[in-house]
Amino acid sequence: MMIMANKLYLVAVLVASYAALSSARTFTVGDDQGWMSGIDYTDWTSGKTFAVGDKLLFSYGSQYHTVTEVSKSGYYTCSGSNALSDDSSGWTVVTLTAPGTRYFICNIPGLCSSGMKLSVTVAESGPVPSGATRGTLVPAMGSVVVAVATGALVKLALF
Ligand SMILES: [Cu+2]
Repeated sequence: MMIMANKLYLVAVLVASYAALSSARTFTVGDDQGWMSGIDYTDWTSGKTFAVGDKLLFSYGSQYHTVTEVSKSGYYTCSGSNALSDDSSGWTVVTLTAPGTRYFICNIPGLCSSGMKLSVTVAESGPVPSGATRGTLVPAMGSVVVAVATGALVKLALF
């Protein structure tokens, strides 16, 4: 029984990983406007679902802005003094590797406090809540997970 449970777990993990890889998307922060001042990035994130494996692309004028990843408190106080990472190359790609919230600010004085900041909440991996939009493979993954739960995949797990 223990061995079977392990194999079922393995299948579920493999299926989940495959679905995560296959449906990973790249979001251009701010869409056509990119990463700049004068945009409400809270507005930009609303209605979007970010999943593990997705990427954020920040496009901006090199040296005019930075993409500085900070803690939650750094985000709310617009402080880049304990930055987790920092880039001003003009083209910054960030992979969302785990569930949770990531915080980014522009560390050019005055810009974060005028609104140039972004927080992104990355959803837990696993079955997607109904109504959420993700890649087309996710509904299939949901069915497989249900199948695992009902024991229909035992043969697959043991082959
Ligand atoms: Cu800026």
